[in-house]
Amino acid sequence: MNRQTAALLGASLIAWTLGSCSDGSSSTGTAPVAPPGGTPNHRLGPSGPLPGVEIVDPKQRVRKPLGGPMDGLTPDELAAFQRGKQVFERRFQPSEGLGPLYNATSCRSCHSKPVSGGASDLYRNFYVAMRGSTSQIPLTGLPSLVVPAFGRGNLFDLEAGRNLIPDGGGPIPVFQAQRNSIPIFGTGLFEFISNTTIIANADPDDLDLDGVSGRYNTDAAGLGRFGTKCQANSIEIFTRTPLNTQMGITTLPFLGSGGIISMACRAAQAGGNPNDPTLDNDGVPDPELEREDLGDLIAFTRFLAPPEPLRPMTSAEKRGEELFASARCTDCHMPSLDSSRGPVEAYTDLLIHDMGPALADFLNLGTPQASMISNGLTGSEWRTAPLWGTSLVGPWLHDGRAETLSEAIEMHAGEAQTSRDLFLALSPEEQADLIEFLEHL
Ligand code: HEC
Ligand code: HEC
Ligand SMILES: [Ca+2]
Ligand SMILES: [Ca+2]
Ligand SMILES: [Ca+2]
Repeated sequence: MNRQTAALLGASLIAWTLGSCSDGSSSTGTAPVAPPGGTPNHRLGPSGPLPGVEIVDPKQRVRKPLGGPMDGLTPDELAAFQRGKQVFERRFQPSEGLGPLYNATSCRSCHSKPVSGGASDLYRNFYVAMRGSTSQIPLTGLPSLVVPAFGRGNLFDLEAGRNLIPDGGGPIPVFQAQRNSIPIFGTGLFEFISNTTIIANADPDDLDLDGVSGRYNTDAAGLGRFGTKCQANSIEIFTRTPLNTQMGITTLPFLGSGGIISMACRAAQAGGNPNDPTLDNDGVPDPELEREDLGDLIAFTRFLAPPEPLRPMTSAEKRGEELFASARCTDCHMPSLDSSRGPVEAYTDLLIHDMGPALADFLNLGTPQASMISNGLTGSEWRTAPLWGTSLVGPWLHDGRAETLSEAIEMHAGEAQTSRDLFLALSPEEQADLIEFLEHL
């Protein structure tokens, strides 16, 4: 099969996974149809043929190697996944379009711990910055909110420039915050979870008065699932964006608005139209990545298998699981969400929650669900971090400030205050059991 056919097949396989709304009609809440041959539960079935890293725990249980494909893929999907892995690991050169401004030369640069698709240590942190805290307008001379550390003209000096980002000369308030990489194992499954499923758990006005008021976020295309503030609707958007903002690699849309997930198409906001090409002025003709390669890269993220929990559970882990529920961690870290590919056991509700002033970054990304008790800003809100495989990918929290799982829990506040206090009220042995439960995920 030649590359062109493969890309077209890629396009059609991606089409069945998504609720298309290119005619502008609403398909809100319509779950995508289950793919032919898809397994009802992604954790069952034979392990994928690709080698990954075997992880053995102290009790000698073995996890399915991380970094391989999901179960139940067709041969064409598998081939696209394998080619996409190479694009994910490709180190771009300036002659291939890297830059003019960039933070890294490959996706893998930031998603490598412990294997391709994972997270990274603090040294890979980057900055997001904008004028004022609500504008979502990048600084002068920058193509996006991501502040590139490297590139032509030394615009931004890593050593000196971080707190003094130049902005066209005038002293204007610049809001900036750090981001630490998050893993993308299993992330593709979030596209198979319908809007209805996500919205059902939202309680933006806290009508049940339990102190937890999670709400959904949206981008120009629809209801968000991806990113630390649920600020992006589709994998395609969260592939073309880092290509451009982290690496300076320009692309044409693959499916564009045809790839929007089960949502009414809305008027696109400035710069957020999924049908827009990305462009730059580095002298390398745009687009800098071929359509086939982009489709393969999207397939890699879409089909990367989720981490598998260690089984059988020990009695300490079972006790920890009960404490995880009684400390009300499950209010936000919901053990499972239904999807058209079976249950997604990611321990998230895909909603954003106010986590208190200490974790706030005061950057407002996306347009959140309306609420009577919170304003339209997401400056202190974060997506409930998925906890599957979490012990394999620290440091934790959006900027990597927590060095251990316990620290991450102790830093919970805002809507999670009660839950955190319940955790702290546990005996040391009980806390240890709860952490062991997290480590088994
Ligand atoms: C400079 C580091 C860096 C590079 C390079 C990078 N990423 Fe990321 N990635 C991150 C960080 C940090 C986040 C979380 C961003 C946020 O939403 O705050 C992220 C989030 C993601 C997500 C969303 C995961 C989720 O759970 O919602 C996807 C998908 C993703 N990256 C794919 C890619 C792809 C594909 C590439 C290459 C084109 C890439 N990344 C390059 C740092 C990086
Ligand atoms: C009100 C919702 C809420 C509750 C309740 C909650 N969490 Fe979280 N949790 C979050 C959010 C949101 C984040 C991401 C915060 C950030 O990145 O700054 C998070 C992050 C985490 C992380 C770090 C994961 C990572 O990838 O960085 C761990 C571990 C965690 N929570 C465990 C727990 C445990 C254990 C409990 C119960 C004691 C709990 N959480 C209760 C919302 C909640
Ligand atoms: Ca370029
Ligand atoms: Ca509530
Ligand atoms: Ca170019």
